[in-house]
Amino acid sequence: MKKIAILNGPNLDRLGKREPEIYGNATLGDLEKALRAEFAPAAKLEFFQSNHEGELIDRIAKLADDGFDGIVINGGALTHTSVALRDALLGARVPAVEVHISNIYKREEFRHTSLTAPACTAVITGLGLEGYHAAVRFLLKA
Ligand code: CA2
Repeated sequence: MKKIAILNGPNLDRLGKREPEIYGNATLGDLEKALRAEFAPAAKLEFFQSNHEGELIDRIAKLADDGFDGIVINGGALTHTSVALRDALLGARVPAVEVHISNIYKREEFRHTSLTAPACTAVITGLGLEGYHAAVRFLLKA
């Protein structure tokens, strides 16, 4: 059975609680339920959210040894700033798909640059939470 890690970065624990006009009304818990409903028991999904860059990096570093086959990552604002997160993904030895709920190219210019995207197989931006489903679907076929 394939194992996929769903990683969410800073402030994504606030999903559904603020800025619904940008990120919608669903919470991270709702996302987890929806993904499990679509993919379990065919795939093993692990969910990890942290507001701390180092915690995300530590988790990424262990994924290959823990037998994971794919990473879905929404790095939040770290996407635009973190060379360290990019380096972690480059060294992960597990394919990653970067997901953004909003279309980062329709937003402020500082969001148009992703430092982490070049370390990923693909990027999905602007599909809302459907982007996570598409990313898992892709990784399960890869
Ligand atoms: O569109 C995305 O998924 C983002 O990765 C979300 C990040 C943002 O910094 C990126 O530019 C694009 C922000 C995550 C904060 O999420 C919140 C959700 C609900 C309420 C408040 C923050």
